[in-house]
Amino acid sequence: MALNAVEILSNSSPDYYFNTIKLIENKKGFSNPEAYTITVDSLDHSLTVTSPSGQGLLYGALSLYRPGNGKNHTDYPRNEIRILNHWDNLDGTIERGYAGKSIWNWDTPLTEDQISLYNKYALANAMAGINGTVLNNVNASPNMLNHDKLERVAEIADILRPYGIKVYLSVNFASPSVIGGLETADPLNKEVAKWWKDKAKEIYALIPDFGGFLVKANSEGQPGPCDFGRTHADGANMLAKALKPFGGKVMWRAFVYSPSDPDRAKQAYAEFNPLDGKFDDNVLVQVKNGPVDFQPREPFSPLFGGMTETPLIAELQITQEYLGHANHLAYLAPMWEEFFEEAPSDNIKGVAGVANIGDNENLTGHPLAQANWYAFGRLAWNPQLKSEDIIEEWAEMTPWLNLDETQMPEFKKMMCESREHVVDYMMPIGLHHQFAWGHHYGPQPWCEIPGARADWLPKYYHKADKNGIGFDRTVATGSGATAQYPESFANQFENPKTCPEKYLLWFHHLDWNYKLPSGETIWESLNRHYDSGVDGVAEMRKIWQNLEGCTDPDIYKDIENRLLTQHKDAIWWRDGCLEYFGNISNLKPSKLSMHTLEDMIPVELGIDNYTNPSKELLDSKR
Ligand code: GCW
Repeated sequence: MALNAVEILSNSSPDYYFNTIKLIENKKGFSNPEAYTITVDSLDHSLTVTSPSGQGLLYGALSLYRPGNGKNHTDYPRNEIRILNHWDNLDGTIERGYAGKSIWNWDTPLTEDQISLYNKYALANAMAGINGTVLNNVNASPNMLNHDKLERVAEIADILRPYGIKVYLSVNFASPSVIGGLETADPLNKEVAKWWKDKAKEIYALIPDFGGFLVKANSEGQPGPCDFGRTHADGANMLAKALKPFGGKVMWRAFVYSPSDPDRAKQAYAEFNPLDGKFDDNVLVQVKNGPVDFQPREPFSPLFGGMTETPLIAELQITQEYLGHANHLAYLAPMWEEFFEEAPSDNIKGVAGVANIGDNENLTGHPLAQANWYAFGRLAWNPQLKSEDIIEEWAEMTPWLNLDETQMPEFKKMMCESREHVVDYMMPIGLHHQFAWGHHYGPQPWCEIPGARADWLPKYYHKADKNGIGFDRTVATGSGATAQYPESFANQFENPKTCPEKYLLWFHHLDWNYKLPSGETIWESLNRHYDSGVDGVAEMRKIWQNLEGCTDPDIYKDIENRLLTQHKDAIWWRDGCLEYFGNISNLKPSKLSMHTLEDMIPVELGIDNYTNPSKELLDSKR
C-alpha cells in the first residue's frame, strides 16, 4: 500500500519537538498488522514509529497529533473493520443526511476542489482510525454497479488508498435482473451466481483492494433472497463466493423486521439466530446497536450474544436521525460507550457508523457534530476508550476551538451530558419511537396514519391508556423479548424491580402510579426527566455563553442559534409528550406547558427525509 505518513506529517507537523521522526516497518514482535509502537529518545529528541505495515506507521504518525502521545507506547485497533456507511444516493441526496448534499460526484469529472475535499475527508478518517467506507446508501440503486459508476469508485479509491481507507459498495440484491437482464435474482440460480462473479471480476480489475459489499435485503421494501424462498444465508453466501477469490467481504445487514412476530424488537433475532453458523467465512452480519432502530436509548440487540458462530459488525448511527438532526447538540460517544459496556462483544469484529457527512462547509451541519465522526472512529478502534477523554482529544486537535484550562472542563461537561438531556426531553425511562412520521424530527405520540404499518407508529411503542404506559416485553405477560437475551440479562430485564430504570418502559407496561425504588410514581418520574431535559439544554446554552471567544464569531453564533432551536424543541417535546400522556391518564404535568395539544397536533413540518429543518421553518411553525 502506497502510504506516505512522512508526507502527511510534513504537511502540518505536530507540536512535539523532535529533531527526527523515523518510521520503521518491521514485522517482529507484532501480531496485529495495524499496530504500532512509539519510542522516544529523549537525549537526541528523536522519535521512532515502528509497525508491521505502512498502515500502522500511518496510525502511529497521526497519533502524534493527539495530546500527550509523544511518549513511549504501543497501540493497536481492537476491531479489524472500522467503517463509515454513507447513505448517499446517486442523485446527490442523502437519506437521513442533515449536512447538505453528498460529497460524492458521480456524474462529471472530479474538480480540484473535490479531490482536495476527498483528501481531507480521508485524512480526518485516518486520524480517527477509520479504515473503510461504503460510498452509497444501503437502499441501493442497482445503477451503482454500472461500469461508469465503478470507474468513479476506482478514482475515489485511488484518492483514499494512501490514507489506508478501502472502499466498499452497497448493492441491490435484484441487480442481476434490473441491470443484468436476467429473469431472476434467485441466489441459487447458476446464471445469477455467475453474474455476480463476473461483476466482482470487473470491480477488482478496477480496484484491486476493493473491500466488498454491504447488503440490505428483504427489509423495508428492498429485494432479497427471501423473495425466492431462500434464506439470508443463501443470499449472503452466494455473494461471498463471488468476492472470495479477491479477498472481499460481505456485510449482510440484520436490520429486518418482517411482521412474523407482533413485537418488532424480536424480529431480527427470530430471523437471524437460527442462521448462526450457516454463513461463509467472509460474511459478517451487521447488526444495529439496539433491537429497534437507533433510538436515543435502546438496550443492546439480543443478536449480540445471540450469534456465537458468526462474526458481527455493530452498526451505530452517527447522523442524528432520532436525536434532533443537525440542530441538536448530542455528543454520541456516551451512548456508544454504554453499548460497548453492556453488549456481549466476543463476536464483534467490526464497527460501522452511518455517516453524518455532507457538503456543508463544516461537513457535518452542526459544527460540534464533527466530534461524533471522530469519536465513532476512536471507539471503533478501541471500544474501551472513555467518551470524556475522546472529547478532550478532539477539542485539543480541532483548529477552530481554543479552550483554555478553565474552559475545557465546562466544554467537556456540556458535551458529555448532552445526549442524556436529549433522552430526557424526548423519551425517558425506556420510552421509544415517539417521533413524527417520516422525517423523525420532533414528537408525535398522537400520530395516526391510515393504512400505515402499526410498528411505524408511536402508539405501538408507548401503549399508553388511562391505566398505564410502556411496552410489555416480559415472558410472563408480554411479548417475551426478554427471553432472547443471555440469561443474566433476561432475568434482570424481566422483573420491573431489577430492570434498569433507563429501560423500564422498554420492557414493561406499568401503571401511572407504579412506584419506582425512589418513591416516585411513573408519572412523576416522567415529569422530572422531561423537565430535566429542558433544563439541561438551558444549562448548555449558559455554558456556551461562558465559552464565547473560544471560536470564530460565526461558528460561535451558529452553535448559539442551534442551541436556541434545541431549547425550543426540547420544550416542544416535553409539552407534546406530557400534555398527550396527561390527557390520556387524566394527570397534570408538574409544570405549566407553553404549548397546548390543540396547537401542536396540527403542526406538519413538511420536510423530507433528506433535509435538516431550518430555524426559520421551525419558528414559523410554532
Ligand atoms: O433508521 C431507518 C431509517 C431508514 C433507513 C433504515 C435502514 C436507509 O429510517 O431511512 O434506510 O433505517 O437502516 O436501513
